[in-house]
Amino acid sequence: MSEQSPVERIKRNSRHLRGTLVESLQDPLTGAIREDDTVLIKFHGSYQQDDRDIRDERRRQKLEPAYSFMLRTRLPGGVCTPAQWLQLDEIARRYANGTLRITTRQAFQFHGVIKTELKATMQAINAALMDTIAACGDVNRNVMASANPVETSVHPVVHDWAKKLSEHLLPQTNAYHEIWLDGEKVVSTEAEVEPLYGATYLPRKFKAAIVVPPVNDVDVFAHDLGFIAIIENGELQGFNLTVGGGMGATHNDAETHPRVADVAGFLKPEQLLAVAEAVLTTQRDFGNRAVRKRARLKYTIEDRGLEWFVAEITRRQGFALEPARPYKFETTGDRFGWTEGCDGRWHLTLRIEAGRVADTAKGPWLTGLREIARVHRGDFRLTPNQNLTIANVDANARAFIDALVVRYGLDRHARATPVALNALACVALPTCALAMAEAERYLPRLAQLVDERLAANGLAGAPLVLRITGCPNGCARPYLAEVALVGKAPGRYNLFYGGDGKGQRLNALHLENVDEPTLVAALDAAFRRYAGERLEGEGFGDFAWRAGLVGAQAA
Ligand code: SRM
Ligand code: SF4
Repeated sequence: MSEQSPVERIKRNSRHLRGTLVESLQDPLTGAIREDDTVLIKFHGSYQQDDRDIRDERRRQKLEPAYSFMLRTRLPGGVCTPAQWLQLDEIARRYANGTLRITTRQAFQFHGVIKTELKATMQAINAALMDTIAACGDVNRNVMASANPVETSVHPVVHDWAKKLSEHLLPQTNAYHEIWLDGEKVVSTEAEVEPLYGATYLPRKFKAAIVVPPVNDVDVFAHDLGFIAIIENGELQGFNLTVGGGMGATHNDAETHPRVADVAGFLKPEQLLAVAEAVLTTQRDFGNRAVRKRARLKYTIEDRGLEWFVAEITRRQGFALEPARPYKFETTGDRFGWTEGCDGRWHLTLRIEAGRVADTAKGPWLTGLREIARVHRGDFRLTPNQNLTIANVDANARAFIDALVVRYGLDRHARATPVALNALACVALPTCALAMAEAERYLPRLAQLVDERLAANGLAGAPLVLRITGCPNGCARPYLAEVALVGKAPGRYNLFYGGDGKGQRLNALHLENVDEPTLVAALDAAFRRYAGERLEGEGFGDFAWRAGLVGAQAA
């Protein structure tokens, strides 16, 4: 057997994720934690980062990097109450950089928390009846579910399953409570067991989502484990299981690539947890623990075959899946503005550009949402498209919410183009250690450039799924977009065309290493052809394949 990756040793020696985190936190000489602890803290929902905008300057001044920590909540299905919103808003202003970040997995992130305030921040999050357990690390991450869970009567049921799944796959170690919440220490960490994960947890991160067609907002095919709700006569019959999706890739490394999940069969609702456990433990036992870049479930399935995988989970769960049932996706996008739920209550979906809730020149969004949270009686739903739904509003409260939305400039959905409304951007600079180029900060300009090129070719207002990431890891699921930019170097991107707008087909490389002028010229040429040659109703992604703008390997 090949040698295991160093992270495996760190996990094994960590006494179930404790490591020397307590000592690291107490060290007054540095804003950082010890190297091994930077691995372990991820399992507790936090990353050590440094401000990359001032990294060089600090180096010149012979100062250590400006270390701070990102914290990510676990929030199955992305639902929180107004009271929780107010607490998170306070945490953002008191301990973090004054912003709340809605992630592509329906969670919140705080950026810029310094080491000495990390524990207080964790405690404040827990006081808001949320936690950050397993939000990062080699475990099952935040479980996603189609947003707007009250659209049909099936949505709340599916949402409950997301919560149950998240709880079921949680690590059992007491480490989180001991380190962050001053919980009682276990008598012996030797005797502590992780029934599902074992001492070394999973080979790599593991992601799950549940989707209710026809809106594939969660991008179910991008997940290690997915469940597609099958609804017949308005009733939930069960789920189609999807396995082995993932976005991550490394530039110029053919061993790594994005992959859309396979549909493996159908299961009944009461079988969901058993199937999830079978999938997770199969990956635990057969995933690649030597090469982390090849350690995701997608590669386990690719290396061993789907047939082998299905046989293995069948053995573990003790029953066979039924043949997959028909389903149809129409879009990945959110429905902006007001929609009426099946119970007569109303939901208002707002555009939060790149998920960043802040008071900026665009508008006092953080303040505005605080004011809304003060009066809102329903709840909030974070969408997988980094947007926000003010959910469960009584009909007679709509006008009041509308007035606040307009007062605080939160009504971008009423003004922005389809491109700007549906675009996704990962965080990238200045906090992400892996960013090679800008993403979130470049998104407004990028959306404008795309819109200008569309308009110049007579396509103003055309819908198009645009996504950008600062590196090939794929945090904004770029490889499923109709047009995507993936960062290569400052100001340089690989340009991809060809997603189907429904999250079912990977795009492909159109041009490598483009700067902005090259990008604009490329878009111009592509949109000119699209305007002249497209078929009735044909999306740009479909056209890109048919017109040969990308390779011939269309799915
Ligand atoms: Fe991600 C690593 C941000 C969703 C694939 N991701 C990171 C880190 C933690 C960088 C790091 O390792 O140092 C980024 C922190 C940036 C920062 O400053 O906040 C980061 N990922 C994000 C978020 C915040 C992007 C966003 O703008 O919303 C998303 C948080 C989701 C959450 O709430 O849990 C986020 N990341 C994703 C997704 C999308 C998804 O899961 O639906 C993917 C692609 C799906 C997948 O996993 O295949 C994704 N992130 C990665 C990868 C590549 C994994 C791989 O298989 O190779 C990395 C790098 C790694 O793990 O080594 C990564
Ligand atoms: Fe960072 Fe890359 Fe993820 Fe963007 S895609 S947040 S740059 S790891």
